[in-house]
Amino acid sequence: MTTAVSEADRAGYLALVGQGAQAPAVDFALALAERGVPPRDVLLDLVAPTQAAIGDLWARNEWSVAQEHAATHVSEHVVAALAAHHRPGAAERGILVVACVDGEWHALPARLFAEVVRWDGWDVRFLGASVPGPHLISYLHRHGPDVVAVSCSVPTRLAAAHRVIEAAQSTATPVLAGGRGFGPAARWGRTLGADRVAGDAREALGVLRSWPGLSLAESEPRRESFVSDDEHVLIAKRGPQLVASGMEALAERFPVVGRYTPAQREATEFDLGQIVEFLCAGLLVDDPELFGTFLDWLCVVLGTRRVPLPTVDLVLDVYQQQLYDFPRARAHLAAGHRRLAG
Ligand code: B12
Repeated sequence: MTTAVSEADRAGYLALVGQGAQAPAVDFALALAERGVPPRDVLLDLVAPTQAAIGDLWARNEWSVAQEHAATHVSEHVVAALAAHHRPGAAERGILVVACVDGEWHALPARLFAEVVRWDGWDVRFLGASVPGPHLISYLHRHGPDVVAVSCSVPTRLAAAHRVIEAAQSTATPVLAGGRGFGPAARWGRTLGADRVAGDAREALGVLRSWPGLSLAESEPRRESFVSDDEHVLIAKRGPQLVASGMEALAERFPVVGRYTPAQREATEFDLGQIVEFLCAGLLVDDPELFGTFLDWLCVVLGTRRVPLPTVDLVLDVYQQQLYDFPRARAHLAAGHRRLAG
């Protein structure tokens, strides 16, 4: 009998969480563990990919937000059940605090990571979603952990991640950064000065095991000046003004926008605001790929909701005109334009 999670297992589990079937989903996951699948693999090869699939279903407008919430609730219950049924051995490696950065509400990815490292011998303190920076720092002072693991799932929270990484290091606590918000192989965690990064929970186990003395990465230069200007800060401040100009241009070019209901208007303003936020995140880490992958994703989200994609082009144009004195932002927007054309 195989001790790996199969495609059929994932399909079965997706069907259960899709129905909000809490008890059957828990039984399903526990049965896999009983069959010999390591509990870690149940989390990383069953729950995590299913959650990613749920995200794609939402993005493609096949699942509503309500369906996603119901399914995620079931997965949270499954993680708790597996953790309760499979207690870790002695926690001999040290104390590890896991926290989502301020404004980051994706607690489940951090929780998956937390349970996996707990099974690997860490005394884990899981602080959950959106931990305000100053509160995290006072927690570090009080509990003196060996490592703080900072989780970020959406790149728009990278500025908050940067602040918390620096603040944690000022308490002499080394920082491990991870989560999809830090980009491919968590490379933006490195840009923002984390002592170590890991692309996923499995890689993190190796990183933690081979971290000599869990010391701060003092040999690497601190990265205060990884960008030479503060375009991202100034543009973030101009966000509402940029969104208002974008809305005006949309209403002029697409008369239907002028007739939007308040809810449609609010949703459009949210999208225009996201364009500004992702642009700022890309400027912070000085990587046009961040804005580019966001545009790919936005096209899927808007396309499946029948929003004409030339609207995105128009908004990028407006932002480019308004940001005439921000050369890096204009370059990221121009790269975005080329990407849309491709
Ligand atoms: C459930 C969910 C939510 C829930 C979260 C509830 C909860 N309790 O977590 C809620 C409703 C709050 C939510 C909100 C939003 N969400 Co959401 N969400 C998801 C979803 C579907 C699943 C999250 C999950 O459980 N992931 C579990 C696994 C899949 O995550 P993972 O990253 O692989 O986790 C591993 C590693 O990253 C690593 N790891 C995690 N943390 C750490 C830390 C360290 C130190 C290390 C080393 C490793 C590590 O370990 C994990 C296990 O290997 C994801 C889809 C996805 N792909 O994640 C979207 C997703 C992340 N959300 C998305 C979006 C857009 C949003 C919103 C902006 C929606 C909105 N319009 O408001 C908001 C943003 C809120 C915020 N500011 O945080 C997008 C992001 C797209 C983008 N361009 O970045 C996604 C990708 C969905 C999609 N496909 O479009 N969301």
